[in-house]
Amino acid sequence: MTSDVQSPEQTDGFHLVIDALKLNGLDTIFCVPGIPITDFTRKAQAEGIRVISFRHEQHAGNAAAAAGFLTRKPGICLTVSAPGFLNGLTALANATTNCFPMILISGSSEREVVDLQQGDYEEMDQLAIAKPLCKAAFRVLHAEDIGVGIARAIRSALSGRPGGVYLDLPAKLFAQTMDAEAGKKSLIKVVDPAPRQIPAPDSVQRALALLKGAKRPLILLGKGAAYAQADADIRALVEKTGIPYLPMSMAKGLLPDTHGQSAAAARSYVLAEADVVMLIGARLNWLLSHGKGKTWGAPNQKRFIQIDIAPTEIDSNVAIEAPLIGDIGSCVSALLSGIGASWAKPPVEWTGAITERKDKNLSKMAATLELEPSPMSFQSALSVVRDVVKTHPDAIVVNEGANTLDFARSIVDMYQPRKRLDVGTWGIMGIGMGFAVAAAVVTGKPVIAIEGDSAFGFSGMEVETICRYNLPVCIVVFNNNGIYKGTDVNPLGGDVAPTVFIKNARYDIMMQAFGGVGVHATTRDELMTAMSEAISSGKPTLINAVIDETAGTESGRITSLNPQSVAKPKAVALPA
Ligand code: ADP
Ligand code: TPW
Ligand code: MG
Repeated sequence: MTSDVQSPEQTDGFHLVIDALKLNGLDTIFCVPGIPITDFTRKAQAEGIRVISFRHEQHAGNAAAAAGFLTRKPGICLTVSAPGFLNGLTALANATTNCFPMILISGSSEREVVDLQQGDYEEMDQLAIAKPLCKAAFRVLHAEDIGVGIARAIRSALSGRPGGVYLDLPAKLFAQTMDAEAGKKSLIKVVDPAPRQIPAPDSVQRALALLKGAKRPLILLGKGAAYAQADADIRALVEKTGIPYLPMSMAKGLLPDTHGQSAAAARSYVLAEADVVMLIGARLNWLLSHGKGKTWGAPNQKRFIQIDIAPTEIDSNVAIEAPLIGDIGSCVSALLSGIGASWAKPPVEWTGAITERKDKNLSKMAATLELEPSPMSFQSALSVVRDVVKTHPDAIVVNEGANTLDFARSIVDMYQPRKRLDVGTWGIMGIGMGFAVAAAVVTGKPVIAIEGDSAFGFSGMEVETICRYNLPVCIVVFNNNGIYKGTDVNPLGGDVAPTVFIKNARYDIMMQAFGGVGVHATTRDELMTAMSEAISSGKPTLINAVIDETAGTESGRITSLNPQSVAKPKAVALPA
């Protein structure tokens, strides 16, 4: 067996993998080339697959995950063995945690040598390491099994609760040859990889009965609801029932944030006061205080309906009185048919009280957004972003950081489904540029990345990737000289404090190094002009937005999660 396809009737591993991906409509690969997959990336490109080559595998992996969320097709990340594989693994684990479908394909070393631990080039038992961090992991050893391997990877990523899948392809596989006709026949076009899962009729009745009896109902939309692409039915359910709703961060825009029934501006009030809460594609994890405690008001009063595709999610934190197991599209449409034409809207005492609080909070926020402090505050800079997104509602917003994340989430309204990508379930830094590249590549729409200066640093080198592919990405670095703020001091002198960066760094100049547009913005007007130009030109742009270094708080809004030492700080002798 050789890597050259000698006769027209022969095919090989390279081509079978490419053909299997194409057969299944997987037309984009996010990768970093190297042994044993360099030639594969060339051949894939030559066969018409879009190959986006990154500077680090973690960002290629994050791009694959975001592509999976946006398209409901598994995003494909391709890496080299051991170190490249490990670099991609963080993204695979994160995708699984977020329920995003992706497939990490890694080349690997020779099985015989790896299994005897004889010290191969980049030796590592990758399959065993990947297994606990993803939904499923497979290895293909024979060219004739490539079709099955890819089909199993696609089904595992997409069916049920979506997630990450690992596919191990040893170097030798790529060069294996086989009869072209037999090879073609061995490939599988996956039929209905995410089959509808219709909820049991009695579970629908149970949910409707509970909802009907509610005096203070609330709908909570999560990123599962955004992923499900059941936008029209979800909106119809909310509007026909008249129930106030709260979007989790990536469900923002499923209905426009300006919708009259959005209770986002009265979040703490509705979480504490609601009597029946219907979760649609949202888990009761830490982001929702596990469904209990002060956030949720009086103890043991709350009654829950939960729509989810994963039956084992139910009762994971508190008792769920009415579980509705199925895909969100089917569940919501079953509820809609059950609701009929004569559904009584929630009592005005409830909706009126929400409106009152909303109005109060929104006018308080409007007053803050109008202020024009110098240097800019998070709020004043974000008021510009808010206005830009309002005039470009089809732009995709990527968002990471601590204060930069928390303020942006509440200030920047979203108007369309799946236009917001952020740090997700783990609150992970480093998704920024990978998500931005994927959003631009798979949608062709403008991308606005709102990045804390620390958050940006995790994937900052990918600005070269953004420039290389000339993607319509406008990065705004909220530069407050550090993590949370730029004002910490080391009591001993010497090294700077661990949260503090170089003062007044010019991230915009970094962008210029690769031919992108770099702008230094110290006022709202400068920021507005730069963002508007970036969006109308479509040129890769980085705006260094100077933010007051004293403005942030530790960990943004999750300060309380930091453990506190009971010991008093030791009195230290400061150096003379
Ligand atoms: P958020 O962080 O926005 O609260 P989570 O990631 O916690 O959202 O929850 C998403 C939930 O959506 C997961 O429990 C997942 O099983 C579920 N889910 C994802 N896709 C679907 C679907 N098509 N149908 C039903 N449930 C889904
Ligand atoms: C992979 C811990 C949470 S938020 C953050 C870090 C390092 C950066 C906050 O600073 P930034 O934002 O981005 O400048 P701002 O506006 O508050 O100044 N490593 C990973 N994930 C996380 N969450 C961390 C570290 C962290
Ligand atoms: Mg910062």
